[in-house]
Amino acid sequence: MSRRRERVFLGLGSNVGNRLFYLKEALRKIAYLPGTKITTSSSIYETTPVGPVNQSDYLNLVAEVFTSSSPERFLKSIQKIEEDLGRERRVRWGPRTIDIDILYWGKRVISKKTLRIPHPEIERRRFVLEPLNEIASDFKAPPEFLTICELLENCRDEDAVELHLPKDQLCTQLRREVNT
Ligand code: A4P
Ligand code: MG
Repeated sequence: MSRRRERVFLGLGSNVGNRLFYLKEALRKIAYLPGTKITTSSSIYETTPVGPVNQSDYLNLVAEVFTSSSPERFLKSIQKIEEDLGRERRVRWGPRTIDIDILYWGKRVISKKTLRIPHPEIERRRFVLEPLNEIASDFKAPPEFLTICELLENCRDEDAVELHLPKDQLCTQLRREVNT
């Protein structure tokens, strides 16, 4: 019996090397995971790095995906994609070619040592909420079920989030991988 596909939001970020290339390659690889379909992506934004480490600006985006995978299996798949794209884990919150975070998995709340959903810190990060609001402003986010639009209104993060590549241009460049 095939599992029902669930609605998942992924946050992608890159701040090393050819950032745009890494984001697009990551989306391509996610689109080819078994039982997985990317239904839309936000625009790409250039964002001020958040965290203790002195590092370069990021490019960030959020993608909406439907998948019949389980959260644990999907985490393994995206970690493999991070490795294939040259990600080295040296410093927590440090520079990276590509970071793929599971932001939400439908309405589920998971708090295991290796997997926390919703991803911690979303509500404090404008670089996540702005792109999320662009594609899913009405999504009622667990655990409190405020909408993304409300979370963004409440967010006090003032770090810069600037448009880098509009959504329609990105989706045209990824025509085969993003099926709206
Ligand atoms: N893990 C737990 N829950 C999840 C989840 N929902 N999705 C575990 C993905 N992974 C999850 O992650 C460490 C461990 O988190 C994994 O082994 C997995 O089991 P990591 O990717 O190895 O390390 P990390 O990314 O450095 O740590 P962390 O805590 O995930 O950092 P964040 O929250 O991803 O922050 N500033 C800007 N402007 N833009 C950014 O994209 N990103 C970060 C990283 C910091 N500052 C940034 C940005
Ligand atoms: Mg991460």
